[in-house]
Amino acid sequence: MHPLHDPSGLEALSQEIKSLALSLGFHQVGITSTDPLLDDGEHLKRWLSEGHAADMAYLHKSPEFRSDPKRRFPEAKSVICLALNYHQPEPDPPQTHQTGARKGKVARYAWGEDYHHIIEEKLCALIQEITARGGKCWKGYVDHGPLLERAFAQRAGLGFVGKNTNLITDDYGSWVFLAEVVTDLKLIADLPATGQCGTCRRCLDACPTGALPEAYRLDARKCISYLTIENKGPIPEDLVPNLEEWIFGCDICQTVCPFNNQAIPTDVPGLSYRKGAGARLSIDEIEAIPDNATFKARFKRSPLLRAKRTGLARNAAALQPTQEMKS
Ligand code: B12
Ligand code: SF4
Ligand code: SF4
Repeated sequence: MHPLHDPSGLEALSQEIKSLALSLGFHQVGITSTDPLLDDGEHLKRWLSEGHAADMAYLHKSPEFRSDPKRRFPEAKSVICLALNYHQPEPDPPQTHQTGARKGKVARYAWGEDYHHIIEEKLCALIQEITARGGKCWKGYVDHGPLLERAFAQRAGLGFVGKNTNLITDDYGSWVFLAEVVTDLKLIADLPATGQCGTCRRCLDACPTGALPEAYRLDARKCISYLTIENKGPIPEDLVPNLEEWIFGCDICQTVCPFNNQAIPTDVPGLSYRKGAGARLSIDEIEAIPDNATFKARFKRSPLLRAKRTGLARNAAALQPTQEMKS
């Protein structure tokens, strides 16, 4: 941009930061202000008060920070929102029944290496570049930070929040991870995304456990993703028959989504199913893992470590009756 039209240089700096993010391998980048997300903050409060967070206690800690980053970082002015595509086609769909081997399905986000490692490296590099241009950055966030990542991404124009509560982008559907950098630079904000689900309700009808009781509302107590990853207790008996072979996570409300039909495959090598647990896991293998050290070595750098050996063994045990009934 010509300096006469951009006397403060902020338009040019915003564009430069976006180009840097793309050159580091992020697939999308958008900018929004640190103004509070008033409606989303209210939705979050209601979601927590109705028990929909199950026992994820960390979500109850200072929920107001999640919609209002300035409460934590008063000098913060902009949130740089980033997306990384993780889509790849299913490698071996007929394997389970063809070979007769007992297998459980792994959610697509967890087929390769843990995305936290991959994204954190890129965030560090981006923060270095911004700091070199005079911007102060607080920690880069991916997943664990106190931010409503999908709501900020929507306001930064990356995509819209669908009825299954996922952020849906134009090019990659909802198969994207989200990350953010919070900075004191007053960058030029993008326009919010305006897409919508329209009359579609496929995800609400397809969820096998009733974890989407209404549009835009997920009840983690019933969600297979929660029950097989975050949950520390047993899987409720009435939901066991509805696990639909998922041993880690669940993708049903995403695979039925029409916006996910044409998603472009990822170009991030570490996310390939060849670099990690893959799309299906042998139940016999999981049951035979003798101790934590073997489990950690088997799933080194994989998101499956999150469930721990006891969690994964619990999931494998829960799948057995369903699979035996089917065979
Ligand atoms: C806790 C958590 C979970 C929980 C709860 C999920 C949930 N929907 O909240 C569990 C363990 C179940 C989970 C599952 C999954 N997760 Co998760 N999870 C998170 C985490 C850490 C916090 C989410 C949160 O704050 N929830 C609180 C609720 C209130 O927020 P919300 O559901 O987004 O609801 C918003 C809107 O729906 C809206 N809203 C609510 N009510 C209403 C009502 C109306 C009428 C309207 C209009 C709007 C509205 O306001 C809310 C606030 O913005 C985020 C990372 C982060 N820090 O944001 C990752 C994150 C959301 N998860 C992610 C992923 C990949 C998954 C899974 C796909 C993994 C899998 N395959 O198993 C599933 C998807 C399940 C699903 N349909 O959401 C990605 C999502 C990427 C994307 N494209 O959206 C994130 C952003 C992590 C990341 N950094 O990439 N997750
Ligand atoms: S991830 Fe699976 S269980 Fe959870 S809401 Fe989506 S379809 Fe339902
Ligand atoms: S399946 Fe339909 S209702 Fe659900 S998120 Fe996709 S477009 Fe929206």
